[in-house]
Amino acid sequence: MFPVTNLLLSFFVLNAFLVFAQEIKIGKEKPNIVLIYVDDLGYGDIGVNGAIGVKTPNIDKLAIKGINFTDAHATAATCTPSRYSLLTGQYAFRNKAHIINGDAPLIIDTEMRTLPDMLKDAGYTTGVVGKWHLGLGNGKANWNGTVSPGPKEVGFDYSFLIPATGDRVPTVYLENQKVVGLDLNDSIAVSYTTRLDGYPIGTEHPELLKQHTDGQHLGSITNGISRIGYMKGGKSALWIDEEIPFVLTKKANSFVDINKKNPFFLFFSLHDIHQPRIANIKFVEASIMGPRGDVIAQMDWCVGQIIEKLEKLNLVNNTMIIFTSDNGPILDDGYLDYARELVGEHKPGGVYRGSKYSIYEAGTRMPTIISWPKAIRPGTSHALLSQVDLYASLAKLVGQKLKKEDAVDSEEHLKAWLGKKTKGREILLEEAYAFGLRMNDFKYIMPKKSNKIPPWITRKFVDPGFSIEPQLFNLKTDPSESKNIASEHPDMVNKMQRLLNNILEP
Ligand code: NG6
Ligand code: CA
Repeated sequence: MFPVTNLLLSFFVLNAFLVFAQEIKIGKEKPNIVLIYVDDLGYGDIGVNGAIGVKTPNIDKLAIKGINFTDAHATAATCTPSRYSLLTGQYAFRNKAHIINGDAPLIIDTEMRTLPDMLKDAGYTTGVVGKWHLGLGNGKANWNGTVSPGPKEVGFDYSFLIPATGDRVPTVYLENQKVVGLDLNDSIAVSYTTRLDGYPIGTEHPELLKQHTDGQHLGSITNGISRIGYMKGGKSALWIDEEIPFVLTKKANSFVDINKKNPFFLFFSLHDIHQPRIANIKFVEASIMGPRGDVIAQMDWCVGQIIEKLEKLNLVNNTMIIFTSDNGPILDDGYLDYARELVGEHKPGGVYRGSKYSIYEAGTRMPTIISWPKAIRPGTSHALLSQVDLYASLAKLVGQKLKKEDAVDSEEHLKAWLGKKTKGREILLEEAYAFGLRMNDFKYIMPKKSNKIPPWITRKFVDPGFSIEPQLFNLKTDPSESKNIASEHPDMVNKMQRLLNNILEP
């Protein structure tokens, strides 16, 4: 039932807006671009994709006015790799990108032409507000001066950052690569290896914690939350977790205000719904799923705020809003907020199997919406797309030529992103702690040398998809990857492994 009805529906819906879509001049358009990048939000976590237990009215409205993509992917099932690919147009494995700590150096080569560089060349002012998690500095970051290289050196005119994750030190904001509100008499030091004589730590002071956690997150305590890593100093600059959505939204809105007269690119990279999930009191019990649901509602509010700002400035019509997430959902990523116990009937990954860290579909299949009222008409698209393609696709839109060495893995699929074509990629790479490949109705997962699951994955109740045998699924008949049909289709297995090899060892 599911695929046939969906396909028919999409055919009519897409055709309906093919007829009415306004002509745009590809190569000459300069819409403002606001990329709202949510952290750890699953396919099923928004109302239009079937969320139960939390309402997302602002996102749903965006979807109704825009295109809701059902098969668009982050390149990876974790944060740093996905963000790396999004900004560079290159697969993360090429640079061995993996989750990094808060004191890691910048992982993007400053010589590379990045997505913001390309948009700058097209006349855009570029800004990033929110989670960075791509490293800062050269490995010996001086948190008491300008931390460089960072966003500026990879193409952002303006930055306001959470340096890594909410659960990693240093727990301070950086504006244009300087810690905000720092008292230089109380300088900041950070270490991920050595305990510093700074804030109390979770292992010794559980009584100070407002949310308990696993052993990985028992380092320095700031604002009643223990994190990964150790930190000293910077007391006047510490963020308050409950205020993060308000602080980020204000900065995002002021970037829009300041740049309203020129085309701008805003990478609005929300901290929600990553852990620690500490909702502001305004959103506590906004859902019936506890903190994880509450921060979904909080995140939806942030989305509403930026749209409201664009509306007030009369910019909505010519602003392309891209709403998506960096990796699949996770209920237990370490902090004890009872997300597993309170999830009820809600399916964070929709019908899809897996989660964050997993090679199954829910790891990378992201809630994805694009709205640009001037140019696109509402609908649903089932095109197979990857976030790595946004680079080449947007370059096409704004008329920027790419050199051979730019965005090497990025394919141009502008028409598919604009809903003017139903087909996207032929094949699509999925990265987690294994490799997967999509082609037609098939999903292939490359066997691993060992199917031993490390304890940190088991502790998180993750189904990572490790197997020493090849896995093949027909997503058309089996969207939840429940029946491995590899042994029935040896030719397909060989073909998909060959295609994967071509990507992995070109
Ligand atoms: C992992 C952390 C996890 C989370 C993740 C980053 C452990 C065992 N796990 O290393 O809690 O912080 O990094 O999430 O420490 S991500 O969305 O930024 O990829
Ligand atoms: Ca993430």
